[in-house]
Amino acid sequence: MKKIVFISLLAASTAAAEAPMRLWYDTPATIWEEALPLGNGAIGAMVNGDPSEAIYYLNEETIWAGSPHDNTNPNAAAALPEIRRLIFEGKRMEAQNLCQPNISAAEANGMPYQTPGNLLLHFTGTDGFTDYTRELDLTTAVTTTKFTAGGVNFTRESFTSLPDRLMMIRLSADKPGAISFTADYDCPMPVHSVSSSMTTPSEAELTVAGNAESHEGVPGKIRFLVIVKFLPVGGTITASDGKVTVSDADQVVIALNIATNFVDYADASGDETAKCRQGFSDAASASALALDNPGSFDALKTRHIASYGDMFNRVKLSIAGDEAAAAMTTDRRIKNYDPAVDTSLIPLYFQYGRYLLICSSQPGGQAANLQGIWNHELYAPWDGKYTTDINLEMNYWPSEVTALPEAGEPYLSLIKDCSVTGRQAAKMYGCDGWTLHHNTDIWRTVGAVDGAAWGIWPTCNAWFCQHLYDKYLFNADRDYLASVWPIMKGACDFYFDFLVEEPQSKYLVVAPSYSPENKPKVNGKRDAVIVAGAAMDNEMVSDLFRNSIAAAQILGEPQSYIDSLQSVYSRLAPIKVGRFGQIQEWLEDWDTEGDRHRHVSQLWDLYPGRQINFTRPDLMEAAKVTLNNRGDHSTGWSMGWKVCLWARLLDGDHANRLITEQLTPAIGEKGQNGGTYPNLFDAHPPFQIDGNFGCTAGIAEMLVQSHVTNVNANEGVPSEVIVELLPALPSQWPTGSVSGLKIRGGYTLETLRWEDGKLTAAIITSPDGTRLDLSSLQSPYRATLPFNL
Ligand code: FUC
Repeated sequence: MKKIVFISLLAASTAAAEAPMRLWYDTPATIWEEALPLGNGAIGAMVNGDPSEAIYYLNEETIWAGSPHDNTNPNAAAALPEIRRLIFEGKRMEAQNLCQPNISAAEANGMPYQTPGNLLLHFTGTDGFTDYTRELDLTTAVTTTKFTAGGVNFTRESFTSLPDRLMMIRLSADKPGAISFTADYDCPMPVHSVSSSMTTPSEAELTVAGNAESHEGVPGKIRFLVIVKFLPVGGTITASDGKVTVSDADQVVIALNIATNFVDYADASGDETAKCRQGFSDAASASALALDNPGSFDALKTRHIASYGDMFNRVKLSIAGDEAAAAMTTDRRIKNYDPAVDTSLIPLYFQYGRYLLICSSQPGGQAANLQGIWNHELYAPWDGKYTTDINLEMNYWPSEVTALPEAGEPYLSLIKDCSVTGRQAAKMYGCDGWTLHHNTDIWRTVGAVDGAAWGIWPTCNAWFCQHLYDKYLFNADRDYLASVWPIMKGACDFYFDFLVEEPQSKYLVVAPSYSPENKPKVNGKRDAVIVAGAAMDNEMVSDLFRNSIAAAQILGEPQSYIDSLQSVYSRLAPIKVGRFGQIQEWLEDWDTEGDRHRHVSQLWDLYPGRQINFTRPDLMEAAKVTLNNRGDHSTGWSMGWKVCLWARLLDGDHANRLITEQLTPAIGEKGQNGGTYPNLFDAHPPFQIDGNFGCTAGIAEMLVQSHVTNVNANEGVPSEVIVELLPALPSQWPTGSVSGLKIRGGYTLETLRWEDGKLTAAIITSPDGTRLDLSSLQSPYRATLPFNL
């Protein structure tokens, strides 16, 4: 163990000044992927910043089609023995054909996340504008548009308040009487109505009431209400026919709320009107002013910035870079991105991932879906729902390590909900406990959707539980562990019943299942996906049992129960190295050299799992072969995952190559090309937010890693953490600093600085505030700390 110095004072200099944390442009957005996102977990908005035709694309996190329902298939238990027999006899296509009517969901394949539509402001007096800028300031979560027209300087600000359930917009000008527009609303939902009315002689309201749709035989029961209040200073205001017209105002504040009747996954009996109105009255009392007082905007903005800053400011990252490159507009930075020059784009991209997580996922609300909270279509790609064989989990990779546990709370709620609805999925196989397959939605459906070639993957419970236990490893909070233990235990209960002995190897395996979403090549053919004992399943179930053995010991569960976990654990299949030196993707060596499939499921135990680590150089080497075989270029999320994987393989230059691939322009791209839109949204393509989050987690992993030791056996309670500083620092990031990242065992990185690729200062704090000076570590910068000092 390296020497640790306990200190009380810290030198103050920083190696690289923090670059401006803003996205900015000198033209208005012309497409949705150029608009700037705002969100407070409940309300999402995309702002196009157009001087003449301003569009606020709106979302509310609970506007989903359908209603509570169960999409599990009651035939599964009866068909299971025959499906397994066919798999074990090598008749995998026959098994897959039997899965379709007996396991796959009959009709309801998950409900789409839908949009309530767009608020439109049609301005006059803004033609021929000059001196245009629009920006999103990541330090305040406020968008600002500025331009000059007709000798007047206009400013438009907007934010979705984090402490208040409101979106606020302020239109101002430096000359009186200069603001004139007509507002209307564009709602694509088939069932809706728009109306407008004067609420006082000088204020108006626009309201939109609508219904989310019925879908695939599931009746649509979500009602939504949008209320937009127009509060001008000076000028005149009128309202009629679903429009509001403001003429010659000095300033206008617009306050907007959206609410639905959603209560929880089993209940859509709420009162959207009361909830929507409540947002305005709460905000009025919070600002200690009436909303029609111009001071309210500033009071609410101050509250918002403070609340947002509490989360955002916990982590700082600077990488010294070329100032001229950093001064370019954000769209030009992406077009011209040179990883050797514009290194300060990395901190911006990293912090943007944290920003997006804060905006799309807040306590008490819904988890970030495939598009976070932002979606302008009735039917978004893949319904915008939760794909759980990588995408949802990836969304939450940054939550602990980048110090945003609040933003992780909706994911914990989703897991908890699924551990209830998931009893139905376990029951359909005749098993105790709970599980779910490769998708869920706001109704926490748990069936096997999208047909047998995609949906037969009953192992998602194990992945969810990995997150639950990893959160414990980060915080070392026994009470928290006790609170999630029933969920972990319920997942183990499922495997006690569901695992089956593979006749050749005698291992206990998951069957039927697949390696998401890849097909093995068997006897020269790539046809059926269905297998027994896919590597990812083996790794995840092993992880679940290993973690559960540890948790049961920590929580003082009976020894007899721990013994039963141990006896299953000892019969699970190990990670296998195949004929070309790769980590095998399946129990048999069915891998293909040159297989570029986007999923890298067999490396689950390298990241986010932990069995493939530096204590096993043989597996690290095989993981490298696997990753090189898969290649770099792929979908956005796949490249985000590979950043994390190369970081764990301690190859910073390769990880940085993936980030560079990711930061190529995505406009016009189709298929599986990854890339980044002008607003820094990740592209699958199309837009999918997981790649943003995967890259953010990967950048953290390149700078600091923490491994709980004793991970290679089932020996229980964690006692030590190995911390690695700058484990995968790319040669193109020679100088920088980072602070605030979280380290397993309950530690926080107070500061880490490096120059010319070498560590110059490192301070870590323990939960009780003890500060540890690791500045004198020699490369590799690795230290062993006690778990929960
Ligand atoms: C998984 C991936 C796809 C896509 C979809 C939403 O099925 O394999 O590439 O990201 O989720």
